[in-house]
Amino acid sequence: MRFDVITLFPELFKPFLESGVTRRAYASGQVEVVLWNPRDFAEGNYRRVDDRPFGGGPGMVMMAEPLAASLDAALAARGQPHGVPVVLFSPIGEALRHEGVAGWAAGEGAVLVCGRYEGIDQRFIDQRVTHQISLGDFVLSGGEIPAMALLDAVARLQPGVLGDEGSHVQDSFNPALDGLLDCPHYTRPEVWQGVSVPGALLSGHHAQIERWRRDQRLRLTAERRPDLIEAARSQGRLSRADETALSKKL
Ligand code: 9D3
Repeated sequence: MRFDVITLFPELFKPFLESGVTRRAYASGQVEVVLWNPRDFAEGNYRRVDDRPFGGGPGMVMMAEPLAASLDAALAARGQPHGVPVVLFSPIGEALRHEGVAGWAAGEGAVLVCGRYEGIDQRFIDQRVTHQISLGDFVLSGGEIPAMALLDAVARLQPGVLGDEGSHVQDSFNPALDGLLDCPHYTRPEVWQGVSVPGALLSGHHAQIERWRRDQRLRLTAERRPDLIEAARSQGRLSRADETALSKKL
């Protein structure tokens, strides 16, 4: 799949695309990422990409024309002038969740538009944007971090990216398949600053270890995300043993 990213700060993406377990997905083109800077499509000696808001008020607004020219260049380079999703990262968009990420991971890609300043000329949004996505109810300085969050989440869902245990790791983080919060993790040493690793994990009994982890996950989820317990129960994803563990802890 291919993602074209329209951003005034393409250099922010370079270290991100070259780091971590997702690097191979980008380097191999399994998740192809092409960066476009609206400044390269701006007119005049000053190559303006922003201007003052009509009606007054604080801050600057991104101009429609450099964004539209960037988008047209990206669509032409894809050889796909129609039918490509155009995503704007925006605080008024729909919050990104696993189901949304899984949808993008199964698709052909998209053009991702990163806003800066107070906002983007609404005429560009109305004419060209097909989806608006937020990272949640807090304020960032622009859409670059949300775009990287989407790319990262999509890249780690690609086959092979997480290595041998990938499918298992994916399943355990996939609310559609499991939907419980993760259990605590421990590594060496067995005792650190006087605190031991939970005995069940040292037992060597696979079934006992799995039951301990499942109980921890149920307990943590019941405490922090009772909505996820309710969803799991109503979808028949809780066993008798799960219900027993929950009834002891609630
Ligand atoms: C006073 C109005 N502000 C909205 C809260 C203006 C404004 C602030 C920051 C408009 C855009 C931005 C930049 N933010 C994003 O581009 C953004 C974002 C975010 O701030 N929070 C969560 N998700 C996202 S996705 C893009």
